[in-house]
Amino acid sequence: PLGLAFPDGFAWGAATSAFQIEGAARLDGRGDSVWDTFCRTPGKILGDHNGDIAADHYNRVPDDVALMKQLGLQTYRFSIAWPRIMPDGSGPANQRGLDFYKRLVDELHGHGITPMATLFHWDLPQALQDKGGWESRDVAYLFADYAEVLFRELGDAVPTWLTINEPKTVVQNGYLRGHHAPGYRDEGAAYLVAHHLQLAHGLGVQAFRASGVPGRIGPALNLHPCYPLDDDEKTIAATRLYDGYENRLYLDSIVHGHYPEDVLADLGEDSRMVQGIRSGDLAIISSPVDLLAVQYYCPLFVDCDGECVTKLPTSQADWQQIYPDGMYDILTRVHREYGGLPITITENGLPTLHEPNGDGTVDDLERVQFLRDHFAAAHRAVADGVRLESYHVWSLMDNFEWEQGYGQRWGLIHVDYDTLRRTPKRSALWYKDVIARNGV
Ligand code: GCO
Repeated sequence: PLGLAFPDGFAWGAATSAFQIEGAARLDGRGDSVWDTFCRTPGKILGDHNGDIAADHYNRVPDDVALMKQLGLQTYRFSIAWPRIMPDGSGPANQRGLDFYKRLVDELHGHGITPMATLFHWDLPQALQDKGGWESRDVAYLFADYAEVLFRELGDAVPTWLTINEPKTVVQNGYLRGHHAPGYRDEGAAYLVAHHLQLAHGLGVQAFRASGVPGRIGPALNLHPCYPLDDDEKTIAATRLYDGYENRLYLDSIVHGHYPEDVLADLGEDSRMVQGIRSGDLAIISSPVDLLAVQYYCPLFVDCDGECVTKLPTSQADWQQIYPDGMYDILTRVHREYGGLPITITENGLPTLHEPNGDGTVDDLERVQFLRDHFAAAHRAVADGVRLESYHVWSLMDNFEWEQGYGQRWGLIHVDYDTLRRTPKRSALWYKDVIARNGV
């Protein structure tokens, strides 16, 4: 065959998040988020980097959207910073914050690019953290109030909304391992937070329906296919439970209206999460969604003790084993087990350290290879009936990679952090071609 053609109407794009690219941390009334606080805590971020300037996207929207257009992007997934809209987390909306996103969305439409907005990509207003953060049930309700403002203000211009980005990462990195904000290591808190994030998702969906605006809404989940390291019964059982914590905790509650029994049993009757589930919560969490947003980076291999083992070569990110078939496996499984809903890939990508050559080219051939292999896996899933409708590469441009600071470059576009100059990498030019022919 000469290549892999995607279905007509398939949309190609890229993704970013507010804290990672915007900068302008104190402009136009923005409040602090937990990530601003975390960055100010010495030793938490590589090089003590922070998001004060980031890629300065806040001040460069027209140029950045023009670049997207140049690359032929058809869809752009970004996130809205809660602390720009409500600097203290609740109360009246900050008009200047709203205006920024209105300008962004207008600019996108002006260039024929479809916006996809994430309501929460980890930048919780610090004022809400001070009141308990996601350990507090109230924050889930405040999230719905915040979301409601955005539906009202931007609902006509944003056709697809995503609620909570990667609840699992907040749970695991923010509350179990502590290398993300707010930096706790507390298992009891972690799974209570999981429940409240799921509740926030459901309340957000309900607020969306109540608002009556057109468009669609769904969750954004990072899913990890889990494979047993060997076929010992013990390994298989350990892998099954691991999968419960990685995938089913989030998918089962949203799509099927119940948490996985094995995970609940493992957490125990006395756990803060199980104690924190009230009657009616699962009905809220499983409010019908219009689509599932899947973020796939890598698989997990589990040994007989239930520990993860690095079996395959990784990228610069030590947690990312490279395994394109995992994309196929997770997409086909989600399709099979979770109601055959439409799916969008909202993140998939690779970090590389390439810098521009003298002639302005950036030779990130590993990224081309990585994307080509993952596009091919997605294509196979589509051929097997998965209702995949779009693909967003992580990320549009190099940005603040959380605890790695500016030390990992995930962009299709290189950012020079001294001059803030943008340079499309080889992968971006290759991607332009993929988009133009709707295939690889
Ligand atoms: C997310 C991701 C991104 C990361 C990317 C690379 O949740 O959306 O964590 O924010 O930058 O996954 O690690």
